[in-house]
Amino acid sequence: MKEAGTIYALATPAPSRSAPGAISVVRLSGSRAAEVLIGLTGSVFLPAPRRMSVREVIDPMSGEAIDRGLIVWFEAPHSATGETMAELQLHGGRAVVNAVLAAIQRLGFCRLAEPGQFTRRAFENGKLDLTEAEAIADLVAAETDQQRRQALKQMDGALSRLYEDWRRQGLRALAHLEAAIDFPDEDLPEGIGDEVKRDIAGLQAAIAEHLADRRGERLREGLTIAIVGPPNAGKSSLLNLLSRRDAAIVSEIAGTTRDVIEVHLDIGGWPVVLADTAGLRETADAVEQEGVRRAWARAAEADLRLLVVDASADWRAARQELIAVSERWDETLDIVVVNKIDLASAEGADIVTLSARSGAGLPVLLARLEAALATLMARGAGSAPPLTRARHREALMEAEASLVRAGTATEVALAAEDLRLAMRALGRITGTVRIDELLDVIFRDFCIGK
Ligand SMILES: Nc1nc2c(ncn2[C@@H]2O[C@H](COP(=O)(O)OP(=O)(O)O)[C@@H](O)[C@H]2O)c(=O)[nH]1
Ligand SMILES: [Mg+2]
Repeated sequence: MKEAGTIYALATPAPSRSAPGAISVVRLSGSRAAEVLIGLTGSVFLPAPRRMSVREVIDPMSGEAIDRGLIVWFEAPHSATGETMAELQLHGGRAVVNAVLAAIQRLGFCRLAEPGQFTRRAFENGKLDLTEAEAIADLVAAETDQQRRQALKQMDGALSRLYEDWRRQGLRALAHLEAAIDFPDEDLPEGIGDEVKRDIAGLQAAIAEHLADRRGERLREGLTIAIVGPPNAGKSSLLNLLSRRDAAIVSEIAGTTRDVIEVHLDIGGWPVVLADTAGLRETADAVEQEGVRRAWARAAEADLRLLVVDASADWRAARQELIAVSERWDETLDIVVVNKIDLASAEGADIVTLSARSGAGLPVLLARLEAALATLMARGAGSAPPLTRARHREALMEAEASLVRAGTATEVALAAEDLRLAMRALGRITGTVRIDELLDVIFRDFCIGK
């Protein structure tokens, strides 16, 4: 293990006057972490490792009591970072936390941790790989249940196992190719053997299938829903109703909404980016024309569409017309919402009736939406964990391209070189192949104390 200095940080949110916490946690990691506890408790008799103990926390210089809290320490390598670690659970007041942090600083042999430094040390000491480290960041950032579940699986190594398994398969094929290069006179088949070719093709197919599955990224970034429909149908009213605030301007003047307005929502645990768009109609107004163009574009790229029509107008005709020209209407996912049923009743199969004004029909709409989101996310769902990040996608695309070249190479040496490149790309995802600039970028996004 590399010898690294002892670092410390407040691991819980900084207490403020308006929001002090019940408890604040200070963490330390490094070879002298236990020594800090000795200084802060004024006693060399620390509790046994992993045993929490109530102690007076003192200023090591003056001996004055700062607080009384719970202390615990972990002996290297049996800790989160793999180094000796210590944790203090203090009362969550500003003066308490500041005094303890200052006391640690005054000891003179500790450094305030940089963002993500604890997790980075865990990585350096082999406690987790890069996909697991990224999952910790995702878990902290998770806003909905489904996001949390995905992050937790990844933190438990679901993605590392998949990518490392692929790398082992590739390395085995590479070993066969290298044997053919090193011992050309042996009884090995000429060129790239059929078996190795099959292995390479199999690996490539598995990666291609994984790349085609967008569920993981959708879940991290939010599933997109576009609200579309004719002017004045109540699209902006629906957005405001779903987001429980006045995000979009509602007006009886047709053509009010021109830009795409987005709100982030949690619908049944699914993170959703809901977009309100301009009413779809022919218009001479250049700005509105641009709005209508954007509305169609948004409808086409969204994961799911809500078509809002007006119950007091000829909603059947409007529905038919818009679905007919829509590029991506999906019977099983997309929902027709007939709005303003406080003005006129509406009936029909496969519609949801609503009054955006009174809220009548909203529970049914939410249930339909939740079911549609679940259907969408279950599509193409294999047992393999889905891809979650652009960083992984880029490396996998590179690996796939190299595998395609390796599989079609005419010379064994060229195939081996491409296969080696593919394995390097895969190794970058988990960090088996390490690139320092990449590590800087990944861990910079963490908060201090993680
Ligand atoms: N009576 C009634 N009026 C509604 C309802 N929903 C929207 N409106 C009204 O219809 C007009 C157009 O609404 P708006 O949300 O701006 O429609 P948009 O053009 O589709 O975005 C506004 O005057 C709203 O107050 C509803 O459920 N019932
Ligand atoms: Mg509008």
